[in-house]
Amino acid sequence: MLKAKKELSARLKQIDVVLELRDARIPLASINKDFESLLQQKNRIILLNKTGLADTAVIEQWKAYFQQQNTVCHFIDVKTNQGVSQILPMARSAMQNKWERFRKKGIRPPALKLLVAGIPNVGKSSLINKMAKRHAAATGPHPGVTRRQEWIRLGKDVELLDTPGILWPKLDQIETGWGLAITGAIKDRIVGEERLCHFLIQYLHDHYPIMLEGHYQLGLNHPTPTEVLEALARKRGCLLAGGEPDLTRVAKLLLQDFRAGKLGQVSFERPPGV
Ligand SMILES: Nc1nc2c(ncn2[C@@H]2O[C@H](COP(=O)(O)OP(=O)(O)O)[C@@H](O)[C@H]2O)c(=O)[nH]1
Ligand SMILES: [Mg+2]
Repeated sequence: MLKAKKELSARLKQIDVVLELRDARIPLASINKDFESLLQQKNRIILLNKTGLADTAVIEQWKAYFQQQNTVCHFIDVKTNQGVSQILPMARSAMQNKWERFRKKGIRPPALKLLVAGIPNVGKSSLINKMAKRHAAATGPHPGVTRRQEWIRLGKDVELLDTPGILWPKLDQIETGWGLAITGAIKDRIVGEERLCHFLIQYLHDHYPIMLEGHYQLGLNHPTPTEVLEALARKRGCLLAGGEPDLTRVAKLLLQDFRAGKLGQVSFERPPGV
């Protein structure tokens, strides 16, 4: 963690505005407090990605929460392009004062330098690719940069670093841990697919009670997570040689369906006090 922090700290020196990507389904759990202190010192725009997978009513609660906190944030969905075109204008306006100072002195301001940062699987590479595609091709390596990284020129006055900053997730809290695991920030094998599904099934049962039945129509009444997995395995033909349900295989299938948004839009975190 210390090494990762030092590395990010060094890279941030070249950066004017950090685009901090978080998962809209876990806006606070996708923060790592170790990195937070570093990021707070920078001009930062918080982008909540994968809005299309999150509960629309809960998103509205988060918007009110962030507004109350005076935190600049913006809900996007890189996959469907929602909100992506507003990112550059937001970054430019964050730099307006600094640019103004240059102009007053009659100096042409240097290009605005952006970095995308966030936890694993939050959509950093997807966002970089999308922003790069909308604009001109990559420029060459930048002088003075020791590690090989390239700047992508976005318009005449903005450059984006092509390698994102990875904010490694912090695993000290059970509740945030589940959210991180379900959104893929932590590798499935660390928690185990079956355990992860037990959490998911219980969570859906508690917060979105008709969602599983609505999608899979298993015809079960108050089932336990294991009963759901077993029934789903039989329905989908995930069986072992002896005809027993293959729970690992069916767990992977359920996670895949859920993460593709097939079951519906789900949030795993609500603003404090809501
Ligand atoms: N539904 C949805 N999926 C997304 C979105 N952005 C990224 N993804 C998917 O999330 C996964 C991780 O994306 P990636 O860009 O590799 O994340 P990174 O680890 O932060 O670089 C990929 O399967 C993407 O297709 C989004 O806005 N909506
Ligand atoms: Mg990536």
